[in-house]
Amino acid sequence: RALTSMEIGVQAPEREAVAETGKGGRILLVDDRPSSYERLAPVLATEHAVDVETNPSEALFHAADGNYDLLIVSLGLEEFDGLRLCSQARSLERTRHVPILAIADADNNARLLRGLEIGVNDYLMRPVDKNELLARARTQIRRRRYTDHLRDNVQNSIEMAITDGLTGLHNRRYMESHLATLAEQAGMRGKPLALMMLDIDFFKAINDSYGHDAGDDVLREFAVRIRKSIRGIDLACRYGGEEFVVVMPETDLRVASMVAERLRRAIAGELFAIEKGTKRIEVTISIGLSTLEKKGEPIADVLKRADVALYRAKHDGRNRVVA
Ligand code: GH3
Ligand code: MG
Ligand code: MG
Ligand code: MG
Repeated sequence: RALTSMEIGVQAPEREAVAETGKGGRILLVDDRPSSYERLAPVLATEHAVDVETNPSEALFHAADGNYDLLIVSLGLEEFDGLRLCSQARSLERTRHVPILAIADADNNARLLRGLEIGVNDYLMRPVDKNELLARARTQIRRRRYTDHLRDNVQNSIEMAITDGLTGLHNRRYMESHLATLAEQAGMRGKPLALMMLDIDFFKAINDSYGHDAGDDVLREFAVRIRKSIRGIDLACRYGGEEFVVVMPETDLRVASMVAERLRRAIAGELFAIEKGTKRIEVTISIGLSTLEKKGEPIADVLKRADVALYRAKHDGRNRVVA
């Protein structure tokens, strides 16, 4: 069980306070020698929220659960190999990006070298200088905050590049980059693949009668209903203005027709709310369906057939599915 700063008799800042000010961090000190942690923890606690884990076999779980900014690991533990903990922390998703500051014994250089190979970020030699401990902890925490920030930015950029801003569905670029792969996989595994192209009927009239915002409401609600009617492995995207594409792996024409028909009915059967829910209007859609005909067929051909089918659905009177 981990000791809290309270239990080792130090007045540490509260975790929440630390997170808010952004100055200090949350540190897990893994050390099973009282003579060591009773000296180090109070020093760290002058700036950080510190937990002390004296039971190294629990340290990994604790580290993974605790949302720490820094792990400080004493390499020369009595009961456990600190190195092993470092390497496990590096391979675990939850702790992979948490910096590790090792505390090494001067008489065991080989162990320290191994630690650095495993991915320890920085180290201190015993006897530990208090100011150096604080300085190195500060540096690691600052770097951790910065790389987290960068990682978030990268993830956001990727998200934005593949997502349609209005509906939250994938955008056309993302779909096109994945479609070839999906078709290839289907071909290789001898599985069917179905594709539906959906277009809102007389959408221009909705814009003209109720305004562009109402049109946007309809598009958003349409995307929600599409999501509800497909499986997790299906790929839905906004293909263009009021046109959507759903790719359904491992689905043959019979099943795809059922899915399309069910969706068509779900759209026509329940009015769409616009103008902040004060008005409800009827919306219908037309759907063109196609399937991968033979192994290695260009996916553009499959898309083209769905488009032709959609055109026929429009021509034949809209609010229908054509394969
Ligand atoms: P059809 O039944 O033949 O599909 O008729 P339609 O009116 O739906 O088709 P048309 O292609 O003539 O009109 C599509 C309209 O969709 C025109 C365009 O202004 C509108 N539109 C495209 N993107 C958006 C959008 O993001 N928001 C809104 N509100 N309207 C959009
Ligand atoms: Mg049109
Ligand atoms: Mg339309
Ligand atoms: Mg259209």
